[in-house]
Amino acid sequence: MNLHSVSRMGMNRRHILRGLMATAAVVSLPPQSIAATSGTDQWRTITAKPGDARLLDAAQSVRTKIWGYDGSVPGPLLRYRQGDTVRVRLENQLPDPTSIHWHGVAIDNRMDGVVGLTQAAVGPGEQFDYEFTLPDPGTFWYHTHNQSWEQMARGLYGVLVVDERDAPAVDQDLLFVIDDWRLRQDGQIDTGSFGNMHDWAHAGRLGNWLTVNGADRPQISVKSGERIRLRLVNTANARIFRLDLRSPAHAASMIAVDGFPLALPQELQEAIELAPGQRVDVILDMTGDPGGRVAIRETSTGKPVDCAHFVYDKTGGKKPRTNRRIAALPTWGNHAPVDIAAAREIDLHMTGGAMGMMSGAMHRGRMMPMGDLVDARKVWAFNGVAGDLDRPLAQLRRNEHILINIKNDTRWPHAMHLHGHHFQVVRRNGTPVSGTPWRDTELVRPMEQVTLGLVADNPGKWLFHCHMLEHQAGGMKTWIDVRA
Ligand SMILES: [Cu+2]
Repeated sequence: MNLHSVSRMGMNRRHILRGLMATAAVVSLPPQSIAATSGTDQWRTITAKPGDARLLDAAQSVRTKIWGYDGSVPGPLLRYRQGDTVRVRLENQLPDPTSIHWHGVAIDNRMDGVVGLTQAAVGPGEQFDYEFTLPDPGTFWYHTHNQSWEQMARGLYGVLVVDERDAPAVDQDLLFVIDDWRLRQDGQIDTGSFGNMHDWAHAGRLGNWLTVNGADRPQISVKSGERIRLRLVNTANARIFRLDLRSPAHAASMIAVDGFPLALPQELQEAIELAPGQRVDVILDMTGDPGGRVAIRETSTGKPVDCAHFVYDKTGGKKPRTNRRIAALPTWGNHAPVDIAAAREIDLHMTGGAMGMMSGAMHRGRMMPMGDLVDARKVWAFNGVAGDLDRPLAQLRRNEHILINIKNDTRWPHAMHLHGHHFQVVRRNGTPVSGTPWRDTELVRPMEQVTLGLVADNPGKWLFHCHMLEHQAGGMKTWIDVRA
């Protein structure tokens, strides 16, 4: 699918002859079972290494050179049960240093994978052992946290599914990992535009080629009458996707965001907005015609494009919607409500970027005017500081209740991700809101004010940054220090 309407770097489809449609590119999870590759006691090695992928079309011979875990994109699906211990040995066979961050997991700080804050980079030829337990069930993911604006754009990510102890019965449990790539005409990653300052100061690196599970418009095989759990994950550097899953051929309800179960399943009334780093779990009750084909549309550019298709089995007849109720997932048990009245308030003022008002910021201990900041590739700031990690945003006592008042004084949206914790939105533009789900990544719109409430219950140094990776590298990162 071509996104060139939003990118000046569009790719010409005529260069690629379209053969047979790609099939079976969706990674299927065996329903209600633990994949044999994961286990509670076993160490498994994941090798970060160069590989290639058929991003353009599975039937064509063009293979795009990528960097991937075990050389594939997405990397291997890691599937565990709540309470299990993950034991992964990262082996680095890349030419550059790397790491793994376990996005959304309330993890042991030493295992968080943030190079320069929680661990040293794993150099070429080196290894690092990640060992931690999984307190919460849900859809999570893992990715590099070193030079991530380049390494993730090359494909270093995968999905981590943590099964509920009492998972809802579904006929198929499927991944839907969506990414946009910036490819050249020859189908290879446009490495020449890595570090492009225009991207860094605007929306980030947007791609011109969209993939789902590392493939072009995969077909998802379904049967009428089936119930499907679809786990959406946005692994793009910067694009905010809008996925329209509504169709007369199925009923669709959202059951979780960022892995966290919604109190009540919500029937989809509109397209799902998915910012970089975010996840949404959906239950679909399939009622389409045998042999039929139903598109999933991506609508973020205002010009809807099909990014995958449900393809109905030709046999078995048309079946009505299953009459099984869609139950809420079992809720996470370990999140104390935030005491808003007593919580300490911390301000986070975002400035910078194109069309912003920033005239200068602190960087490396000195006040720099904008020209010097551009030379230093720091064009965004939090509280007037561009990307320095020498001091935390806040020092917190363990179990301290805090409110982070984010004020976005930029012309750009930012997907703010906090490591090791989950938060609730408690105020939006000054108006209290309640009952919002616990999340790990929240989209803060241009000129918006959002207050996040949380209990700092996990000791350690926790990065808090924009998940538009060029914004993060360009200055939008800080951290909180939670004392043991
Ligand atoms: Cu941002």
